[in-house]
Amino acid sequence: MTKEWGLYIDGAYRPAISGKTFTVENPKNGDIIATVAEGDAADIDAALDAAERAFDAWSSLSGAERGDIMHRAAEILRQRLPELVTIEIDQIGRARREMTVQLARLPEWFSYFGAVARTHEDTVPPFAGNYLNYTRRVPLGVVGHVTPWNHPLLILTKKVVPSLAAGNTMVVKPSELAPITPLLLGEILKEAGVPDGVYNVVPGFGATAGLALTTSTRVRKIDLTGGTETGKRVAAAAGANLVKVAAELGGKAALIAFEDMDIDRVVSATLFASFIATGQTCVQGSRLLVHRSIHDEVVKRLVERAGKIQLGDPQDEATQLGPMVSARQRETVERYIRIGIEEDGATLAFGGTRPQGKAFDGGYYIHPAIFTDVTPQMRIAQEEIFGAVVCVIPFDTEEEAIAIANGTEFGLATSIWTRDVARAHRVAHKLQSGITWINDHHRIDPASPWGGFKMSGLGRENGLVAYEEYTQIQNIIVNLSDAQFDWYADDGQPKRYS
Ligand code: TXE
Repeated sequence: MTKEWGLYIDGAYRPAISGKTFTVENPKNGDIIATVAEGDAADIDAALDAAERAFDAWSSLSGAERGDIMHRAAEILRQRLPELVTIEIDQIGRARREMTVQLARLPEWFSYFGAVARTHEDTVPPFAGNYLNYTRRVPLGVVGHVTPWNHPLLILTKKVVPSLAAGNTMVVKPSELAPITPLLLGEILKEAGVPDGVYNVVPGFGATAGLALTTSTRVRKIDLTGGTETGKRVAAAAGANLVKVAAELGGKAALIAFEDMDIDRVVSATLFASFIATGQTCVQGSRLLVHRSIHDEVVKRLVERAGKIQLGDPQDEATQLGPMVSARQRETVERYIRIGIEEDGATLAFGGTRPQGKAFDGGYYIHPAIFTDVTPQMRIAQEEIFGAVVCVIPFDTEEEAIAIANGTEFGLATSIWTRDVARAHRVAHKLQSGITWINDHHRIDPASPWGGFKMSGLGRENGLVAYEEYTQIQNIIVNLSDAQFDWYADDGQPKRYS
């Protein structure tokens, strides 16, 4: 059964001004699950109007008051999790066992940033002379969030919660593939006490609604998660308007497995890093750099284990891997599988084909793929594929592993697998990688900064830094003396002007 959804502006649903709609499909079978109002530039303007109107009331609340609302939102979100999980699975096809644990963590963002709003302290920097000098962190104003489809609610939460906590109001342009849960977040925030107009959602396409929001001179910051090409375009537009920009973009994460690490740990780490979310994550382990002495055994066990992963209906608890989000994303993966085999000359050791059988009809399923005989400069080892494809690359020395890991245009995430503490930190310090795990992969916490070096992006999500990046500093300099200051009086008194 399809459901109809409006835009969410000023605390209520409404149709698009143009009257247009678009559909959302279920990637497990291609069924249409929803019809959604299709916003464009006029609707973005209406949403910006609402956000501007709401700014004074929201930004005037104390951090403690906003913190209380955040804590209420965490509770309401917790109660609505079962419904959100089911919708999220229908939108993007991720397996229930993944979505359940991912969404169960979202209240932590509200608790953490609620606490930050309540406890954040300003500074009293030194100032020469008889002065009291202090800073205030004040909100930026109206901000724009452009979000993707791969973790619709998690990525949205990472952006919305710190910007709300800091006192901003906002317009969200969610992915056209997954707009429903971002709309529902509006209901949750309203129930928690967020005033109407603070959080507005305009579903629509990148080239229309997304473009209108990211080229607007009415926003003070754009925060985007998406592809690197989109990020460059959005950052250029923001630069032209002198609008702050944060961007979480593509990646080509490596796992670096040294010879002293238990082989089964390397194998299970790779399966998790490379195949979770059907590989559709920015920190996907797309390259396994493995010491030559354990390479063959790792590959053998990896292929055995990959063959046992259960593909199927993502709503089913037993399913381990769902479909890809869309026909287009699966075609991209299939194109790279062909490039790997034909152009690059790597060996497809496992997968990369569509599963057969009635259960998979109409869905965008594909077996996870393992390439061996990969060299670091091959296209499959350089370009973001954004699917469950891992390239296994052997190395002989620590220096070589570091050079290969750093040898792409990206710099989002890397994991290091070794029992040697000194080596682990030594290697970590040489990596051009915004996030580096040691003996783990894809771990996240609302308090821990998340973002990339190089072409993987600008700015950081999570942590105090994310809150602060949603504020601007106002410096207040107080002269504590009552004496008159008269620069132009030739009274023989010492004067300073700086
Ligand atoms: O992303 P887009 P797509 C990467 C991944 C994937 C590729 C393409 O490699 O294969 O990007 O995916 C909006 N102005 N990632 O096409 O287009 C768009 O509507 C303003 C990595 O889905 O970048 C959506 O809301 N907005 C990534 C959002 O940008 C524009 C997650 C992201 O979509 C716009 C997703 C424009 N000109 C994809 N064009 C990650 N870092 O996790 C598009 N949008």
